[in-house]
Amino acid sequence: MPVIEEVLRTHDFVELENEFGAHNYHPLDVVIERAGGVWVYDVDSKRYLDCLAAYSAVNQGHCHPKILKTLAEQANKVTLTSRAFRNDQLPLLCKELHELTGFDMTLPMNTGAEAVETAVKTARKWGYKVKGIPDGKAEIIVCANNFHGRTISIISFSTDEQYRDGFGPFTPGFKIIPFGDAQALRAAITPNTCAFLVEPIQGEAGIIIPSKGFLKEAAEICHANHVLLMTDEIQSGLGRTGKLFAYMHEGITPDVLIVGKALAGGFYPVSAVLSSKEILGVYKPGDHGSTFGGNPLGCAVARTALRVLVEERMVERSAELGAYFLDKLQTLRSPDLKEVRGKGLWIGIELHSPARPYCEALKQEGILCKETHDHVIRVAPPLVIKREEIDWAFERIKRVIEKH
Ligand code: IF1
Repeated sequence: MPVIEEVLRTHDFVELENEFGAHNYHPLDVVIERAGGVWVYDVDSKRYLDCLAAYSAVNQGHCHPKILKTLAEQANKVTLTSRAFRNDQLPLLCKELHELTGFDMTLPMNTGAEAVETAVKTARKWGYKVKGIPDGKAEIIVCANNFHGRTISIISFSTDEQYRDGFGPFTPGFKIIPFGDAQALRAAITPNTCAFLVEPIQGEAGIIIPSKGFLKEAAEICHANHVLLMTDEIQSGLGRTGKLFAYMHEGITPDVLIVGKALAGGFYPVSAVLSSKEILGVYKPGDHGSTFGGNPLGCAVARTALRVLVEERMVERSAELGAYFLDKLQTLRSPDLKEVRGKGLWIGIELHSPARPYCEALKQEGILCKETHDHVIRVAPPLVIKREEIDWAFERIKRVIEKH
C-alpha cells in the first residue's frame, strides 16, 4: 500500500486525541507544535503568548537554550543509573539546593504528587520516631480547597468532590481546616498531630492569597506545638510570586519545603522534599525511593534550571513585572469583573460569569490562558516576559474583558 504523507491540521489532532486518548481533560483546541521563551506556535504556525507557563513549570521560558544544552549534553553521557548506584549529578544538585535555600538535605522525586506523598510519609515517620506519636495515630492538618496532586492519599484530603468521586476508599489521618484561619489551626492540633501541610497561596482554588500574617502565625503555632510546617511550593515556588519561595514574603522558614514543576524548567519531571537533617534523617536505606528520582538527566537539567533562574534575575523580574502587570490589570472596568489580585507574575482575574468563554476569546486574540474553578482567569506567563510583551497582552486582555 502506498504511504500517503498527509498534513495533519488542528482538527485532525483534536479528533485523534478524542478518539484514542482518555477524556480526563477539556483543553482549549490549540495544538502546540513548538515554543520559545514566552511564545508558543500551533500546527498552523499561529503564534500565542503563553500566559499559563504549564502551570508554572516553565518559569524559565519555553526551551531555554542553556537548559536545552544541558539536557542534550547529559543525555549523551548517561540518563539513568537508578539509586542502586551513585551518579555525578545528584550530589551536586543536593549541594546547590542547600546553598540556594539553606535547607540541609534534599530527597529527590519526579512529579509534584510524589513529592507531596514523600512529605506526608516523612511527617508520619517523624511523628512516630521523633515526636513519639502512638503507632497508627498520626494526624496531618490540611486546608479546604487545597490542591496537592491526584494520588489516592492526596485526593483523600481534597475538598473538591470531583477529585474524589468514584475513587474511594480513602486514606485516613487528615484533618481539614479553612484556609487562612490560624485559630482553626490552633484548635485542630492534638498530641497526635505531626504536620500542617499548606500552599502559601492556593493556586487551583483561584490564586487565593491568605491575609497577611497567616503563614507567620501558622509557623508560630506549629513551632509551639512540635508540629511540622510543610509548605507546598510546587506552584508558588521558584520565583512565581516575586520571591524565590512564597514563604519568604512572611519572613518564616517552613520545616519541610516541597518543590517541583519549574525545578527542571519544564524539560523533565523533577521534584524534591527539602528539610533538616533531623527530619529527613528519619529515613533509613529501603524506607522510600523511586526508580527515576535523582537520575542524572533530571538532576543535570535541574541544576541548570536553577542556575538560569538566579543568573537571569527571574525572581526579581517576577516581582517588578508582576507589579507592573497587576497595576495595569487593576484598571480594567467591566460589570462582569469581580476582582483582580496577584503576587509577582501570578495574577487571578475573578469574574461573575464563567471564565472559559473569556479564555476562548483570548485564544482568538493570541493569548493562552486557562480558567480555574470556573470564574477565575489565571495569568501566569514565563518569568522571562518583557515589559513590551505585557503591554501587548494587556491591550488584548482589555479588549476581551471590556467587550464582554
Ligand atoms: C493537572 C491545578 C495548577 C500543585 C501543587 C502539587 C501539585 C500541583 C500546589 C501536583 C499541580 C497542576 C496539576 C495539573 C494542573 C495544575 C494545577 F489546577 F490542577 F491545580 F497548577 F493550578 N501541588 N498542579 O499545583 O503536581 O503531580 O501534577 O506534578 O493537570 O492536574 P504534579
